[in-house]
Amino acid sequence: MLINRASDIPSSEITSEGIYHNRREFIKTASAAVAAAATGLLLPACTEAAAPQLPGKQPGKYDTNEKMTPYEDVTTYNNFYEFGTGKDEPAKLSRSFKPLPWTVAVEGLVKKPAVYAYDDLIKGLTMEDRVYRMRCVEAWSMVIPWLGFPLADLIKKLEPLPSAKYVEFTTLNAPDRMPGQRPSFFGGGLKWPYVEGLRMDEAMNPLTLLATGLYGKALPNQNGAPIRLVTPWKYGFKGIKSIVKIRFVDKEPGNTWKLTGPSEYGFFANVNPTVDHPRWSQASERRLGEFLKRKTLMFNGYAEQVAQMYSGMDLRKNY
Ligand SMILES: Nc1nc2c(c(=O)[nH]1)N[C@H]1C(S)=C(S)[C@@H](COP(=O)(O)O)O[C@H]1N2
Ligand SMILES: [Mo]
Repeated sequence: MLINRASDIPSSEITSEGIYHNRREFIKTASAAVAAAATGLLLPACTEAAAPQLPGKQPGKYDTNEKMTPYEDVTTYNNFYEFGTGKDEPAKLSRSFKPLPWTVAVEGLVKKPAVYAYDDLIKGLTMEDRVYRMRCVEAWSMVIPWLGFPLADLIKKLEPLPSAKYVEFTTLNAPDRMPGQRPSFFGGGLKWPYVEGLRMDEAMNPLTLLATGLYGKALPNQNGAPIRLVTPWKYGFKGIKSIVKIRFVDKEPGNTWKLTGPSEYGFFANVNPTVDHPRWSQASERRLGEFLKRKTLMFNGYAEQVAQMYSGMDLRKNY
């Protein structure tokens, strides 16, 4: 049976997220296009790939009931430039990465700053399964059952000062463990470490998760082990992986993609079908494993829970 694989996605949608294309990426993209063209006629035949369901899981109030993207796709079609710029590279090049032991430094405008061992950081927080849509700015999307806890629960435990207006996150910077960070690596040209930020109300929104697993299992390395951010109403790039630092600040923090290409990526990065990225339409998306495109929903379908945070803001300027 022929399953519509991630590699069948048209080359126009699997180009590098970075603004600096490299030759290797181009060659890979071109050969994927040839492969897609060769199998193109067979694509619609059998798109009912078995999506494993979570046994015994009752849909919660934040869960989408859409079909989950197969585990295989969620864990082999990734963006994680620390392990290479190709979608297939993080799964391969992160194989020997050891996420534990792990520490997370909590800094800035907060009552309980410390370098927390991973177990101490998550102590007392209640883990939940949450099935969320994820949409990448490159116009592909997935449905992923995350395991994690609301970021709000951790923030309350850490007790930020009233002067804290934003939360800044930083990914591990360790070229010896993350080959994509080595100067010798023919990579995506990002400045390390990868950084990301949220406004305090976004960080406190009940949808915002720190994920430590997916499909009920520990987070695979390529998905951001051992702990990563998930903000389902924002483009995938806000979901910073392998977090080693959380800092409470009073000014809007930098975020890697905006720092890389401010004309293409903003701070808010809310999923918005009416505001196009210069290189990709944001009006529709292709769900991994599906043939036909679907319309992209405002705030990725989470408008009811998040729209009020942006009332009065010009989302064309604040993209
Ligand atoms: N540290 C780090 N976090 C990152 C990235 C990255 O390159 N480095 N890529 C982002 C992008 S562009 C996307 S779409 C999501 C992909 O998450 P997934 O591979 O778990 O689906 O991770 C985001 N988090
Ligand atoms: Mo992305």
